[in-house]
Amino acid sequence: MRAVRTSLALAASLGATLGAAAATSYSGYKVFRLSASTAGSAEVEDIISSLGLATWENSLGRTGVVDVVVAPHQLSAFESRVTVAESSDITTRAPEIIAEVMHEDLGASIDVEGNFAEVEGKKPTVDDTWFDSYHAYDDHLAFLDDLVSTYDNMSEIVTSGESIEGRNITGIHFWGAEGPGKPAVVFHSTVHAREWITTMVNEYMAYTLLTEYGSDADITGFVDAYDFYIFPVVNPDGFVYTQTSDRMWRKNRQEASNNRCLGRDINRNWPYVWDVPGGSSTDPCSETYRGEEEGDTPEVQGLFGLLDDLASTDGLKLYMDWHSYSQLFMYPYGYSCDAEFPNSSEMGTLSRGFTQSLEAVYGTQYEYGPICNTIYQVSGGSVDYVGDVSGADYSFTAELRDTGRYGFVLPPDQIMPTCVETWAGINYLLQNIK
Ligand code: 0X9
Ligand code: ZN
Repeated sequence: MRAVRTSLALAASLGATLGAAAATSYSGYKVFRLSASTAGSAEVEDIISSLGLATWENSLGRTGVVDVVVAPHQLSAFESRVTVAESSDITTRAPEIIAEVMHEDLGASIDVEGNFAEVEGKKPTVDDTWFDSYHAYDDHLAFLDDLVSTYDNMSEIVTSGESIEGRNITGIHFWGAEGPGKPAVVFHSTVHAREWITTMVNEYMAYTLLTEYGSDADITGFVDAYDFYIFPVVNPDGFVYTQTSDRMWRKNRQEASNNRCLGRDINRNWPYVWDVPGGSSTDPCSETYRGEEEGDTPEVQGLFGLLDDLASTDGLKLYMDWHSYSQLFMYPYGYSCDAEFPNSSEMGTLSRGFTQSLEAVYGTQYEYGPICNTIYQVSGGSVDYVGDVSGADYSFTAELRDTGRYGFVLPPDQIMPTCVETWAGINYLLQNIK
């Protein structure tokens, strides 16, 4: 896995050189899930690097599976080196490498999600229909504003700082009967710009906790016990870029000195175990570029400022950084597969409970465990920082739906079910943390 991550460099440079002027069209692009036997792994790495393919979830090292985006002009070269799953012809050169089609036409799948180059111009309503579709960035801000005006005696808009392009990192803070000042629960999402389902799920958490406060006894208890801080989009520049220019953008939009490639991975930039080799990239063109110095993204600076402040004042009970996709629930550490987090056995028990509660709703299965052993090594990641440096009582991260049928381009009809099942997991967690 570690070696293969470097091949993301090519994909990133492709995206970065396109510039902001013309939107990237994915018409005719296909997305495949490649599965390789151990013997076929090197061949898969070679296919990715020689064709310069963009990769989505890359679990080659752990599971032998990687999802790749193939442009129309690369299709014949690609298909000559793999066995496409539906094909009855198994006489291709590398029969041990199976390519299953995830998106027959990525451009068409993106059209199903909706087109957000312009603001919808319709006022968001604080009701369930919000979760029937994805939304433009400004409408997400309006949704939070609407929540606050509906619940103005128990909530406020907060910001953790500004992005590199000067947008506020906007969140909602709310509290219960005794007013603000209780230990904090902090959720944030859309660290990676293309992980749109996470925005919706975090908004659903805020929506559910506020609309059911006073009628659902459990929820009333949660909101009375904790101050909630929910930041649905902590990478607003990247998110806007996915809606105007390139749906598949991941990083922030920060320039590197003397380099044509743009963007730092916000989840490789946290100022703790940042320079541990293997868990990030030093190449500005890589999708996992860690930055020039630890903590040199304004997005991360604002977040750890807020988290450290909360931890040293009212207390930081629970922190969660929400991602997609792969259906995983995880806790520290990311930087090492050998180091063990102090209360990892309780974290494991809570993770099992989360996944069982989630599965009980629609049967969606999650795996769980420490980050490094469950997905891959991550240096400079958020949850290691917040667990060890801020000192949150509980620090988790999740990868939401799906496992790869649609990946980042999850159809709108899965938004509500994803929200509802994830809520069941969070409900369990809030009941069971101490
Ligand atoms: O690579 C990542 O940053 C995360 N996976 S993703 O495909 N969404 O990019 C996993 C990182 C583990 N989570 C944290 N350290 N928060
Ligand atoms: Zn992510």
